[in-house]
Parts: sequence; C-alpha cells; structure tokens
Amino acid sequence: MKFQKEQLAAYFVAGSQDMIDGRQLPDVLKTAIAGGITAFQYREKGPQALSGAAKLKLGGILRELCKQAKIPFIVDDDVELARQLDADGVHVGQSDEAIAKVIDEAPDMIIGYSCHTLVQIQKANVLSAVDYIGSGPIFPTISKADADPAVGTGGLTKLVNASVKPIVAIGGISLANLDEIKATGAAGAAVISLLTRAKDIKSAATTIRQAFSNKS
Ligand code: 3NM
Repeated sequence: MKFQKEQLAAYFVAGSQDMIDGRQLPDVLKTAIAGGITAFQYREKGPQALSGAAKLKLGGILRELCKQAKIPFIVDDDVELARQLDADGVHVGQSDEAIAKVIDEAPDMIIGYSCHTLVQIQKANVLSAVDYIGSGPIFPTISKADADPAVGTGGLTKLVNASVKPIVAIGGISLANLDEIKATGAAGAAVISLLTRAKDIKSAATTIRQAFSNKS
C-alpha cells in the first residue's frame, strides 16, 4: 500500500495489553474502523503482551480486518513479524530495531519513525525511506511505561516546523485536546487509550477523523 499523509489522521495503536473490561482487540478494532480510523498499528508491548504463536494469530486477525477496510496495517518494532503478517508498514522508535536495518530490510513497506527531539528530526529528514514521524508524548500518558517527558503542543509545533515529513502526534491525546494538536500542523493523532477506553469507540474514532479532515 502506498503511503499518503491522510492515513495519519486517526491512527489507532493497540495490542492485547491495552484491553480493559474484557474487551477483545478484534472487536475494538472493528468498531474503530466503523468510526473511520485511517490506520492501525499492532503494538504488543510490556509485561502483559502476547508472544510467539498467540501474537502471530491475533496479528493475522487484525491484519485481515485492516485489509478489508483498506487501511494500513503497521507493525510496531518487528520487521520479521511485519513480513510474516504481510503488513503494509513497520514503525520503530529510537531504542527499537535500528532504523538503518529497517530501511534495509523493508524498503517496500511504509516506514514510521518515532522522533522526540529536534536533533532526531534533523537526522530523520535525510532518511528518504522514512514516510512519517511519530512524535510524543505530547501530554503525560498512561499507556507507555518508558515514555519520555511530555513535550506539550509548543514542543510539538517546533518538531512539526523542523520536519520535512508529516508528523503524527502521540501520547495523552484526548477528545478535549484534539483541536490543540491540529493547530500545531500535525497530520493526525495516534491514540491508544482514547479508543481502547472510550465508552463509545465508534463515535470517538469519528471525532478524531473529523478533527483532522481537511474539509473542516
Ligand atoms: N508512544 P495514549 S506515547 C505508544 O511518546 C506510545 O512515542 C509514545 O498512548 C511516544 O494514547 C505512547 O493512551 C502511548 O496516551 C500512547
């Protein structure tokens, strides 16, 4: 699948560890798709995460849902799993699989790269295989144990201005701060808990999508 920056508008990130109240990730993803999410990242991480065959099995189900919905299915930090699942893309952070290795091994995939500082953005600017940047956390987050300090919307604006690539904002994004994120020039919002913990997942997804639609 060809990368387009509009795919970053409402970017759902999740793994089985993010499920609450007995929710199942395939059901949550289906509902988020019905609400209009534009991309999904499969991120099994942390002490509760699945591994091995269970991770592959769940990944296959999620992959199929994204294929049917024609939205990119992106795997976090694992080129091999991305290949096994025939993913559209792979996303890596600064301390994950080395970006040079990912570019070498997955030049045909959509490549996302997390950058939290201006120096990291400047280095990413010259990596032509990198399609988009993920920057955060914008606000304090409950979903990532080893998150960097929050950069705020002021920090995000500086990163957006320095980047030649589209940036999707992540970390602590809620329905109440979507407009603030949009005002920085970010291409979209990447969220875990906003959707996984939403009372109404479908309507929350629609609200994110609408916040970043160019028509509004
Ligand atoms: N990466 P929530 S923050 C996966 O700063 C992730 O790179 C971050 O979850 C980064 O939407 C984060 O619940 C967690 O805050 C995002």
